[in-house]
Amino acid sequence: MHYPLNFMATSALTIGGSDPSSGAGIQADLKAFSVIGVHGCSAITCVTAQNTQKLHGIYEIPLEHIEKQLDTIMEDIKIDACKTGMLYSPKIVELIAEKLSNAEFPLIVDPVLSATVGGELHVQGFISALTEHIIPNATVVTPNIPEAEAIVKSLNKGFTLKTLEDMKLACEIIHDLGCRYVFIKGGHLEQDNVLDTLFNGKDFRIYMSKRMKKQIHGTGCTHSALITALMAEGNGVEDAIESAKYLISDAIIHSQSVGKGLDIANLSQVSYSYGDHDPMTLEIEVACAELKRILPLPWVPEVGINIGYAKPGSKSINDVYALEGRIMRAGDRIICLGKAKLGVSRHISKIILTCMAFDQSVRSAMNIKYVAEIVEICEKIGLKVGYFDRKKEPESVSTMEWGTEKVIKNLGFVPDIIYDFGGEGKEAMIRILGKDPGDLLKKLASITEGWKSI
Ligand code: PXL
Repeated sequence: MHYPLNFMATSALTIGGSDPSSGAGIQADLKAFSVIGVHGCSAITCVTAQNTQKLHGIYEIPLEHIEKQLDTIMEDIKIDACKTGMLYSPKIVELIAEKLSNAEFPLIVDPVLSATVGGELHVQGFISALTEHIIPNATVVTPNIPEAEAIVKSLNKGFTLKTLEDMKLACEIIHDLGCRYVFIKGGHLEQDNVLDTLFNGKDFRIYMSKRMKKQIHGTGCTHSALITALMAEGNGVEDAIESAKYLISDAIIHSQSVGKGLDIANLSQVSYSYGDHDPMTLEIEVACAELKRILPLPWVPEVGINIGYAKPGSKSINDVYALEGRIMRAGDRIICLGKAKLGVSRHISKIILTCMAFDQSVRSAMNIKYVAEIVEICEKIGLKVGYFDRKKEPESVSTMEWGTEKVIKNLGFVPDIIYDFGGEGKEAMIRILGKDPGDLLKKLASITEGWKSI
């Protein structure tokens, strides 16, 4: 068999600052590149000293050495896309602009101004240098709201961005500098959903996503690095931004606490199937991540946990999403195995389908280990609880269908909780029922709150 001898991997270059906590900066960029399967190169402009709580200092790399890094990489490695992050000073901006002036690859400019943990990552004159020398050459500029405000202010057109219309106006002002696309990320606006705005000089495209939660270190860098890697792979700007949106949501859902301060974005749980993201699977993933945060370890059954979520009107297990693996206990950690898929769990699907035969609104279920106190707490906080006895189960029926149906028929409605004491080789189990995975997690959170207070 012959292999092409001149095969070259796809490579992306990040030019920016080092963050030793690896939440942001070039470390975050390299992680994002590798999730897309793109080789990452880096040229470091500054070495910051920061952790998840505080920026302690910035060491600027001498210009000659930044230049040497770039020359050394570019004379050897074919770069397919490049992003800039923390460029810090007008002098560095001018150098980078000159070095990239003849570049034929897409250039993604993340106009980094400050650290998520607090503190400035630029000196005076930086923004004007960026608008004059780098932005005109950019394929895409990716400011967040404060960065977009700072850019328009430096052009003497300053205003506060509060609405979608304001974002569109800022896009137009920045686009006039000569870049091909402006992508303003709307996470800082006080709206229920996050609206990101892409402008190509003619049309606007608005991307809406669910607001997730608190501030996370490294989302800006990771987001623009994902766009860069996807473009290095040959995707157009619109496609790269669409795909990056799903991946960055995953990184936020799975954000992790590594220090005493902010959580950091985490791409390690992402399966690179960004083409077929489904809002229902996303809801299960969000619930898994939340469960990992709140579930007491002894409540994980030996056989693991699954979370199921049925499509409206589901008739068979092929209509029900569940984790293809399970949520398991590994030592003192809870781990989620596999992704949410259709038709992968008989167990949880049968429970949900039986509930739906009585009440179409109950489309989600999960199991946790039976612990006597949990049932007590459920009753105390007003959740509706039902019980079935496996010993009374007739032969050759499905336990899940039989037990669930028995409870619902006894009570006359679908409760929040169904439990049993197990049997020969069967663990005692509690099932939480609800309309969607978010509803299950709300019930679980109120149970864990109740448990903490006893
Ligand atoms: O997210 C922007 C950014 C870029 N580069 C470095 C950073 C940060 C944010 O904290 O620390 C080095």
